[in-house]
Amino acid sequence: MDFSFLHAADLHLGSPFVGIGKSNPKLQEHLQNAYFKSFRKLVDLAISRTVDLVLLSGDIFDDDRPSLQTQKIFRDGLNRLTAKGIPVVIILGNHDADLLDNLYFALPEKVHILGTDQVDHLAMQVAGGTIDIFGLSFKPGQQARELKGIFKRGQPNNFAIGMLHCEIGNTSGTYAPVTIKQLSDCDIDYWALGHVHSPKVLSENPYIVYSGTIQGSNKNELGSKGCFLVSVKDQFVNLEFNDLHSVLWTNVDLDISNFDKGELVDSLFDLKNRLRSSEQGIMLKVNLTGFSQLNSWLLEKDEMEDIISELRREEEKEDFVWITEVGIKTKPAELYTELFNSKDFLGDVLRLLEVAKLDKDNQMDLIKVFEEVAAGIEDELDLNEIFEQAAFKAIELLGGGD
Ligand SMILES: [Mn+2]
Repeated sequence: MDFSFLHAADLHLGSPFVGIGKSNPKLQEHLQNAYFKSFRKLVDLAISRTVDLVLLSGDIFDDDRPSLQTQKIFRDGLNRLTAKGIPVVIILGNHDADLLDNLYFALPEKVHILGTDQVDHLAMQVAGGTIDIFGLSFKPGQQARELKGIFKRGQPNNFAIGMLHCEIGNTSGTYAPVTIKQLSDCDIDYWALGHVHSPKVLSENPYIVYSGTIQGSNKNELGSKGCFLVSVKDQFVNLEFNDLHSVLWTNVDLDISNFDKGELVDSLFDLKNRLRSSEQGIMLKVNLTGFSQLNSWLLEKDEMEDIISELRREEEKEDFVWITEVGIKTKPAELYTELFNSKDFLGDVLRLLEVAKLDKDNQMDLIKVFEEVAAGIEDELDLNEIFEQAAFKAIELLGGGD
């Protein structure tokens, strides 16, 4: 057998992004469009990689009653896929369980939504064999149930795919709870799951995979989001994760040891411009770290609000870097002096770090070590910054300043 398919889930098309719009309606528009853009990228990927099949494992829409605009964008994508002969198999999730009552359009041929009451089965011919797809849409209030009896494999030589929108582990949960054991006990080669928003390969024998969402929706959904492109050749299965997000949620630590107010402001603007990318908008949380003489000023004054509003100014283009929050995780500079002079182990560590800072021979050796460790990282090595972060980390780990 030689075929490939794309496994995606939790598209959440039409998500409103409430809360952000209050500060900037233009930004809210970018965020809402991010889901549509990511979906178009998914369709582009399926077509450019000529997959045999697209699987969408639930929560295609953010709610049961998607707007006409949202449905049109989805239908256009389906039409592009089916025009290229790529079938799409869909199960519904907890967000769009009652979708079928609210669709404006008939689904194109080759698009299948699997039912809720019993496991639906589709067979598909591919090069050198047949794929069996078994799936079940999410049903509100569905309790834990036995899967082995209802997911029944047919021909042993076919490749068997199971589709479920479910939560794993929490057996008393209300989102169609299942266990890894239950899934493994079914004779299925690849479980294409939906519900969890970060990509996870929970098992490789059989494959039990959450593709995650295609677009993060808040500060808890950090990092790349996308889908798995799964290639099967003979019995060998290969998973390739592809980014699809159009807006990236990310956190960055910024060490402001020894910075004055001007340097703090400059470094925040520099950071923004360093991260800016024409590929994606960025929702950025900055955590200020290090020993800072600004510590009490940062904690007590509300100038940070003023700085944030300036950082947000003119961030309305598609390559925006929007500061969501600035976290103050600095420690007072005086604390460092106090701990440095203490007679305990932590004091020894801090004093050794200071000695190492001054020892030029030692630094050459250290640079060699760091260069090996940091191979592939493009940022230039700044030894002083590394020493400062090491001291900060040592104090955190050894319990100083609590
Ligand atoms: Mn979801």
